[in-house]
Amino acid sequence: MDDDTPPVASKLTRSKQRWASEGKFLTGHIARPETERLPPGQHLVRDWPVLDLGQQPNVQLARWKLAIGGLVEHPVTLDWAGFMALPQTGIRSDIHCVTTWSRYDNDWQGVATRDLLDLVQPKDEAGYLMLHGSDGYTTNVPLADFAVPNAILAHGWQGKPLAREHGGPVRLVVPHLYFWKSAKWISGIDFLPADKPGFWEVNGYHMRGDPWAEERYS
Ligand SMILES: Nc1nc2c(c(=O)[nH]1)N[C@H]1C(S)=C(S)[C@@H](COP(=O)(O)O)O[C@H]1N2
Ligand SMILES: [Mo]
Repeated sequence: MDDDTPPVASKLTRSKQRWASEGKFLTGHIARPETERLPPGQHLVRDWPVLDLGQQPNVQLARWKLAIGGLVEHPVTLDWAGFMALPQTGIRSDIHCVTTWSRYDNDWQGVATRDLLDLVQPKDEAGYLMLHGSDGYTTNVPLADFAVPNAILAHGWQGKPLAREHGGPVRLVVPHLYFWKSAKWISGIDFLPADKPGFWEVNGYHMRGDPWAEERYS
C-alpha cells in the first residue's frame, strides 16, 4: 500500500494545495487592528464617488453575458440565469481608491470568485487574469488575488441591485487591492500564463495595486 499517493486530485485541488503551500492566499487573511484600517495616504468618505472612463453602459439583464476563457478546464459563457444559479454569497468589505478615498463597510451580494473558480477550474499554467468591462475597460490581477475568500462578483450593494453607475448589473470587487482592479460592468475574464497590463496599468498604474504597500504607480 502506497501511502503517499492520494486517490485522485483534481487540477484545482492541486492548484489550491500549491497555492496554500506557497502562502498565496495570505494577502486576504491579514487581520489588522482597527487603528490600521485606513491604508497610508487615504482619507475616509461617506458617500460613494463614481469613477470611470466617462461611459456607463446600459446592460439589460436579458442581454447580460460573462465570458470566461483562456487557461481553464471549462470555459463558459454565463447568462443572467446561469450566474444567479451559482452559490450566492454576502461579503462586507472596505473600498480603497487610488485617488485617496476609502469607504468602509460595503455589503456586497453576489458570487464569490472562489465559486466561479470551482466552476471553470483554472489550469496549472494560469497565473494571471485580464478582466474586461463592457465599456472597453481592462485591468489585470494575479489569480492568487482574484481567488481570496472575500473577492466577489457583485450584483447587489446594501441589499439593492448594484446601480448602473457603479458597474451594475455585475462588477468585480477585490477589496484588498485599489479599486481600479475591481472592473465594473464585467463582461469577460481571461486566464493567462503571464501578467499583462490593462488600461490604467498601461497608463502608469501599478501592476498589482496593494493599498497597504501604496502600490499606486509603477
Ligand atoms: N469597466 C470599468 N471598470 C472600472 C473603471 C472603469 O472606468 N470601467 N474604473 C475603475 C476605477 S479607476 C475605480 S476607482 C472604480 C470606481 O468604481 P465606482 O465608480 O463604483 O466608485 O472602478 C474601477 N472599475
Ligand atoms: Mo480609480
